Amino acid sequence: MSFSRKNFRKSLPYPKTHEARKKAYSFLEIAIVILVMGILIAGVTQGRKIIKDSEKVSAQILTETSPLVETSGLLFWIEPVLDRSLGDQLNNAQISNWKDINPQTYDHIILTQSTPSKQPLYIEKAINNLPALQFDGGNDYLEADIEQNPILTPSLTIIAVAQTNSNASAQLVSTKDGGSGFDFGKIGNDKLALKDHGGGSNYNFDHVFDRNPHIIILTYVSEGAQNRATLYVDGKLIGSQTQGSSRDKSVKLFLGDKQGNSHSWDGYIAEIAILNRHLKEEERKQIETYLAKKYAIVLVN
Ligand SMILES: [Ca+2]
Repeated sequence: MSFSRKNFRKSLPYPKTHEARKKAYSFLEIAIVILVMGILIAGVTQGRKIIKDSEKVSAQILTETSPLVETSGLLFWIEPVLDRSLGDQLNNAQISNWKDINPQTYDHIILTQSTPSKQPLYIEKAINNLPALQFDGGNDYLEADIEQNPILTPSLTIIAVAQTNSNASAQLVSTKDGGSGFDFGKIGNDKLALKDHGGGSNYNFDHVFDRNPHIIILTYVSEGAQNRATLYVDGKLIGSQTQGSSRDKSVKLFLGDKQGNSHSWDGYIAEIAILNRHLKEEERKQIETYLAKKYAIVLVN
């Protein structure tokens, strides 16, 4: 075959018949549609990831600039969004350790649980699309030795963001040293309560803890011959009680349980901080504002 323009055109893989051309076009159209859909899906996924990341980043910024960073007397602080606290976890992952992020010390407390059936779960979108640990209301808890930084009662403030799924008796946080220590959590009928084992005192507050997330602040201080426990929920003063004084030292810390004895919290724990002193009103309000913003909880006052 001699080389001519006509022969060259004939040699191109151009569909010769109308039917064949139609087929070729429809393949081309399908390929374009697939390509465009691919770009769109990737774009949406990417967009969702960007939104998700920006929610986490803004929560991280709130945390790093929180008033807790500079509040003196901070003994312990755990929260769910910083890379150095829980890291990148998959939804429903079992959690064996949760690291304290207290910026006022190099000696960080690490809460641990080595028994898989007792490990709380990481829930990616628990409170305000932010992660929290879910305790099973059975045997889940985390614990740490705090001999280096023991917790003393009654010079104490406990700050918590938590949500519960039941009205069962369950503890948010507790401490222990021999027969002493304290429990802070719910007693039956959803009432929040502090029990000081050393002094044998029970402080039961007349407040119903419903199924929404809440900001809980409890201060426990010495007033001469008596100790006073005061509770605030979402910025509102719930009550204040005094009982006979005692001063206890605790060298073990438990999260989500009563001294490791199966009184597990039933629901989410997002953030806990413990300070070795009473907070001034202004300090308390600043911390409540930070937590309210981070977890989208409406303050009452
Ligand atoms: Ca369990």
